[in-house]
Amino acid sequence: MPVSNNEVEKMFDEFADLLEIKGENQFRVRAYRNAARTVGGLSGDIDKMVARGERLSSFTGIGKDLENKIVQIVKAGRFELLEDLKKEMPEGLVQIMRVFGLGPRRIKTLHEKLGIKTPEELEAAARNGRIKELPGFGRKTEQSIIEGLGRIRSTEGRFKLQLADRAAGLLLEYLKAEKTVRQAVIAGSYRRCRETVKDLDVLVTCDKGSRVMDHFMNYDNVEKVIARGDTKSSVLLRSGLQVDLRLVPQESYGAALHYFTGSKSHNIAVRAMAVKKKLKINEYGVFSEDGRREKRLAGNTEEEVYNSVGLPWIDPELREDRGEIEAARQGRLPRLVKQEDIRGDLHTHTNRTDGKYSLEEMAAAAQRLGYEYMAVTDHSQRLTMAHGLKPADVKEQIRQIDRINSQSRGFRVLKGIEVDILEDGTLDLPDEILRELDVRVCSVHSKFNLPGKVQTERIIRAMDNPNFNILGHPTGRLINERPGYEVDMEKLIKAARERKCYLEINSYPDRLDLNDIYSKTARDNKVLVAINTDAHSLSDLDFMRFGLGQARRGWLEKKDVLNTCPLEELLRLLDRRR
Ligand code: DGT
Ligand code: CA
Ligand code: CA
Ligand code: ZN
Repeated sequence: MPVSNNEVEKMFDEFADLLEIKGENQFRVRAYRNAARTVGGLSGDIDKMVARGERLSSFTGIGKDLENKIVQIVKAGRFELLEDLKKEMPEGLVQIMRVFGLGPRRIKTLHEKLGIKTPEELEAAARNGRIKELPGFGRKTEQSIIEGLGRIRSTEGRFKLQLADRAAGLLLEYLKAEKTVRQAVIAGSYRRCRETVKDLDVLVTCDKGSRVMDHFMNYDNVEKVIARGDTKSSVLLRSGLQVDLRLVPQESYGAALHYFTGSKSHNIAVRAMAVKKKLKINEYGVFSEDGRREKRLAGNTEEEVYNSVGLPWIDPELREDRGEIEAARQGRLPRLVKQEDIRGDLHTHTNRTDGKYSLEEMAAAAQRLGYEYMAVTDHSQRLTMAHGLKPADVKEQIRQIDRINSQSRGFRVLKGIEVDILEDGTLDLPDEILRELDVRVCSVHSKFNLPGKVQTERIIRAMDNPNFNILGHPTGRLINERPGYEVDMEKLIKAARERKCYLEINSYPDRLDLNDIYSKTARDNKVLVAINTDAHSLSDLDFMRFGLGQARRGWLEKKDVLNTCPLEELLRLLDRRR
């Protein structure tokens, strides 16, 4: 049973949380948190690194002691200290701490004074007004607990794309290894590129007499079988993700793919069109409904299904019943932006700040992806934790980039920065330094709690600076972890338009910020969007496809995306002084 980086990361994080509630010393807590982050960010598989005997203590945050712990975890498949500590403490407490951001001392109080051990008990106490009475709590805290509970409900049990994508890739590879399998594809929200998925819906077609269900049950990532049937089975993977697999007849493949891709509301709208034409559409095909005898008209391909109601095929990312059916009917579906349209990445980090690789290594990796340019945008000085760059450091990096560019052809490293937007709306580096650069990604990394109006004004003031190019991760949300700060996005988009600024779709699977809806708002207002990875390691450059997913869900075409432009045009668009 191999242990993934992600699992080790989770074990260390959970251990740190428990230590903190228990009141252990902060130094030890932080050591585990740091190690969790390091392991989570490794580009190689931890189990393979251990097997090869690589020296893990050479990575930041991993000392000899933690290295030994990792080796034990990989060998045993579990973290014994964590299991012991869990037996000692109620697990609902950890969940409460994660969701509500309550410190360990207050969690202890809740536990000791009110006997609270689970989120449900917490909710009951908050609704009965018993929390505001406790020392160190107040009416405001009580209210934010109730709001926080609403938040877990909506995110509960949804998985981020990085996990879903890895699980999907491995599973499809495994299924296709069975020779009798003809097609294996993932439908559902995963195919529509939603920002999170509840489960994976797999469709399989196969030869007669295939034992594909047995093959599926024998998959070594299966933790437990939920249901098993001849044509439909469900399992829970070790990651906690559920997989529903359906075996469909070849002639129904298109109809089933359409049905199980959803969304439900899109399907309902398509079926309503069918009813008007006296047709019936279900997961088996398209049938004529007049008279007593049903006749099968179509179902091999999705295109046939759409054509039967007079529509062209619609990209899965658009299938949310947000106007795509009307657009299809009128022949004005967008031609969605694709990976091949992307000419470069405009937000990347190197090991000069908090990235893991050198500028040369990052640039070479971007070039291997077929890009024409890549902007290096390390952090600015205020982010001391990330070793943010001071003016002199920026100058040095500029010289380094000039050296690299003078030696390379057909690829350009752009001089950039991810500069902090300070509380008063000024930028975290002097204008004369910023002016030397090709591209400035400007981001909020502090004071997330300002009232919406103030936060919006702060960002617009920053946009007033002609050095402002791209608003980085515009809402600051972290999926399943924290909501974005309060901003008036429409106002920001309009301000960007007036000032020739752009907004980012940050492709990091924890961010996906702008999301699909705001991306559409930007497009509707003719503000270009930059789809960036915010890569901190070589493999992060592949996150582009997650950002593309949001862009496509937001109806973006090639012309709506800044980094589809050829270099010369891009540089022109980034120079506001012209
Ligand atoms: P998720 O799993 O919450 O991320 O989102 P979906 O869209 O993958 O939802 P899921 O897994 O419950 O169902 C997969 C697809 O199956 C869904 O997009 C449309 C189809 N479907 C499921 N239930 C129904 C239903 O009651 N009626 C119709 N028309 N379609 C359904
Ligand atoms: Ca699903
Ligand atoms: Ca499902
Ligand atoms: Zn940032």
